Amino acid sequence: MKVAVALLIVGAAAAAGALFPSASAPQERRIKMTARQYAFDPAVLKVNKGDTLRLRITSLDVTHGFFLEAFDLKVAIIPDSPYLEVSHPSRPDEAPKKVEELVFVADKAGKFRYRCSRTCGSMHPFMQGELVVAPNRLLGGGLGGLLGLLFAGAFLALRRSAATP
Ligand SMILES: [Cu+2]
Repeated sequence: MKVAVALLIVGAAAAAGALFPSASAPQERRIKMTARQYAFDPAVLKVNKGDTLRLRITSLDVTHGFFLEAFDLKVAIIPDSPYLEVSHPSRPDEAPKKVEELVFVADKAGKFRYRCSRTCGSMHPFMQGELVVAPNRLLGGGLGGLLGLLFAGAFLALRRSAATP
């Protein structure tokens, strides 16, 4: 009986270990976004803290902006241009950088609004979206899964020993 429990525990630990890498190790997120009058699509981006975001944003109509104040990012999205023009509001003297994708690390958890920063029409002020950065639950999630598996294993072992005459 003790051997069976020990085997279950080892098995559970191995299974939990296998869950670790996929659970929430920082990931690279390639995201295609469109901007049009008067919406971003997707309007909500959900990532985990530590993830690297690689955003390709294209405009479907006129020039729009992508202003993510919390990350000091302001981007011009120009129709028919393969480039985004990225600038940092905290460094107004720097010339905008032309890039194919906007790359940054979601290094803080929380909800951060992004909005259009180029007047693009009558409903321009309503053109916004939200970046949701979940805290990294690498430790909590991994331990939770491990404990759950251990309890499940112990429960099964007890049930089996109870059924044995
Ligand atoms: Cu706009």
